[in-house]
Amino acid sequence: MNDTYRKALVVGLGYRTGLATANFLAARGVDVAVTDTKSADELADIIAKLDTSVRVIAGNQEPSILDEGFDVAVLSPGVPRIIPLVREAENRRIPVIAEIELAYRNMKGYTVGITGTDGKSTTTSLTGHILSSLGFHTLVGGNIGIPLISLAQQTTDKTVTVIELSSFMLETIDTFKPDVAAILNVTPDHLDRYNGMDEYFAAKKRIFMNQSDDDWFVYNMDSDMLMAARGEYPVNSLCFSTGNNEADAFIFNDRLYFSMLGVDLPVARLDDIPVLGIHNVQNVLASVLMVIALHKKTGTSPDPGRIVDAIRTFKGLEHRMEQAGEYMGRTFVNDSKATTIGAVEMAVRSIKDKGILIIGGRTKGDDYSRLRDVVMEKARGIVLIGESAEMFASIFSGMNFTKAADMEDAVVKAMRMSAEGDMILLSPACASFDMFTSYDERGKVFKECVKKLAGGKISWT
Ligand code: UMA
Repeated sequence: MNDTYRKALVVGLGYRTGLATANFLAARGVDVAVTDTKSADELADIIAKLDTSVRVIAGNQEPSILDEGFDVAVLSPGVPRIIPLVREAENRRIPVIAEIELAYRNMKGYTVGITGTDGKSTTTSLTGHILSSLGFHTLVGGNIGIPLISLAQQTTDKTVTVIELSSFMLETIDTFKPDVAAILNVTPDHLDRYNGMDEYFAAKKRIFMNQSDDDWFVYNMDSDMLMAARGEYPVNSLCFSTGNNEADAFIFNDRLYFSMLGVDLPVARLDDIPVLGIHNVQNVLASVLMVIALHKKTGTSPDPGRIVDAIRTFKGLEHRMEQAGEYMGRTFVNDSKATTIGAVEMAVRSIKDKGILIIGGRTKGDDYSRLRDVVMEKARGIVLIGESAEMFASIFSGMNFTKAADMEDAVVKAMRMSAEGDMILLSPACASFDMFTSYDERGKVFKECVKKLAGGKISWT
């Protein structure tokens, strides 16, 4: 291990991160304790997977825990910096670091870090897919669901680790310095954890704070917020745009271009992109730029043909603009992961002509009226699900909407409101917990209903 900690406190056991962190440290002979606000009963399954030397302080996160004398506190991403225990650790000058930071200090090879409000997982996964198709030894982890610390041991000097980073993770990085970093977009999210958009954006911008002159930073030229901060970016910055051909990667005449040494090289047609939606086009542009930047960093030459081949074979991720089936000329699209306004806006814009939007669930306190104009432009009809139905009914007043009792009812009503050629899009803008256990379950139930409809097991007429 690159750090010589004697006694470490892991804050937040979580389902994966705290567990992986505690076991990583324990395996290296560190005396480890882990604290979580949940009770030992609630955490029983996870505690059973801990190294037996790890002490668990469950249901207690009092600052007095620190009296034991720790020389580092490692935070899981879901633990805010402002809790009294962490504040007290800072007062006592105990280093407080993110699990990402600990992992980074123990990794070899190159790192690509990706953040943004929407599209992080798809872009991380696509970038990993392209790099491994090009022959790089590639690992993918972070917010996508695989704690980075669990990958650290697999890295070699040649490994490229592609890391999805949330703003939570970036809050407590210290020396983390990705060779290539990207901010895909910044729209309102997690405003229950941040005092406004500036604070949220500031956390995201930490992704490039340690980058030096031979590192690369990629950003989205179509985002006003990202453009306004241009003066702060590292010297080697590359930008992408779906409309502006001044960008380093852009779309023109249905072709994806990237600009290298002043020459615009056609690398792909829009038809080559197997994943749906404008935001996925942006994700592809970002991925291609990151792949090129990594080639520059490693002193190798990119092969545009092989990059296009890799894009073509990318399957996309479940619940992100995922094609859920076709029936009577309608295309059903499962975008259950879309729990932010920005994600829904982009999804709705991706409807070619007209379509039906299925929206709703548990709200996160955002200003959903921002969706009115784009929905009015694209939606032939709107089906409202979940406890937000009344709120959306008033936002979409005067438009063609109906309420549905459950997902099956929503699919049936969407079918009735639709016309041949329509996209029927589940893009809920809300959390799922009022009707389902997770966005994963919500998306799966939607796909199941579409399957039943197409198989004649649900009647819609
Ligand atoms: N806890 C405390 N004290 C607190 C707050 C929380 O003890 O004050 C405890 C909780 O009881 C819980 C643990 O800390 O047991 C938090 O766990 P965690 O959620 O940090 O850990 P994981 O379950 O391993 O999940 C985390 C990420 N979770 C969050 O950022 C909230 C996962 O992102 C990530 O996939 C995983 O690490 C692997 O890196 C999820 C997420 O929702 C998908 N991310 C947000 C998003 O994408 O919008 C940022």
